[in-house]
Amino acid sequence: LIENWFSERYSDNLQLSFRVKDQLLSVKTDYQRIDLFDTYDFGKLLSIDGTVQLTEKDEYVYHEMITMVPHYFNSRPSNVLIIGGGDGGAARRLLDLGTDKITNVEIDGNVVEIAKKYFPDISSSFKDSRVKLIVGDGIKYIKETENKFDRIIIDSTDPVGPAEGLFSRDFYEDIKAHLTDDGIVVTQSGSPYYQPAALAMAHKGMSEVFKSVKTYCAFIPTYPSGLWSFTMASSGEMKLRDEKAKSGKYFNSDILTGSFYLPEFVKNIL
Ligand code: AG3
Repeated sequence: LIENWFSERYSDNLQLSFRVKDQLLSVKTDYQRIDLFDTYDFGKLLSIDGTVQLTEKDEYVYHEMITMVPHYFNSRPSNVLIIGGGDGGAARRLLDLGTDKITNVEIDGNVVEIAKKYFPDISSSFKDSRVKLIVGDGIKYIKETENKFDRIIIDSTDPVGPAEGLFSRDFYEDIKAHLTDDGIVVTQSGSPYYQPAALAMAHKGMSEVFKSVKTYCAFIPTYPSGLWSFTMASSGEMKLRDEKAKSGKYFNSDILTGSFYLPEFVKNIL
């Protein structure tokens, strides 16, 4: 019955299953287990430690939302740091927005190699000279770098295993020290429905460090519950610039403001 299905488990009693044509890869790296499936409904699907990271079919929602929403606040960003994001999907959207310089620090070089081989469009950003890829630990990088960034995008896995430190107050302190004056940090902050602790951790951790913090949500069909949160923060105010927002496939000028209107149960987590 369960043959040829990949399932991500959400709780002891619920999982989402994708019928697969083929399993293309399964590797255990120094950091995590990476699996790649060819699914019927979502095309190629990359999973890390049993959790869906991206699919060909719906990656645009996550990657547009983590890059385009913060893009339109405060001064126009030109120098952006991505922590995680080894598939290249966030960098690709930043290039579309005309970002001058992108530094992408991914801890697991295997993710990059797999993305280059199996997701050539998504990872095409790594061929662009504006993107500098560093395979290394983002937590260490941010402590040691002398650079400051207009945006820091934390494109991490869930806060278990290698990504746990990316949801901590200490890490946010280091981030703050490497943002320009009106710079903005954004992180994926989990499923408000299935992972309220992840959202609470990100929001509380950022609130202790930054003056303003805002959470917004998007519909991502292949992530737990479909409702996904992102949380962004800055040392000063975060104000929309007077600039017409480009549309993506999910993002548009209505979503830019509307994604901040949160359901009551989500507000209660913050
Ligand atoms: N990184 C965030 C994925 C978190 C998904 N969690 C889950 N399925 N339980 C996405 C990587 C895309 N660049």
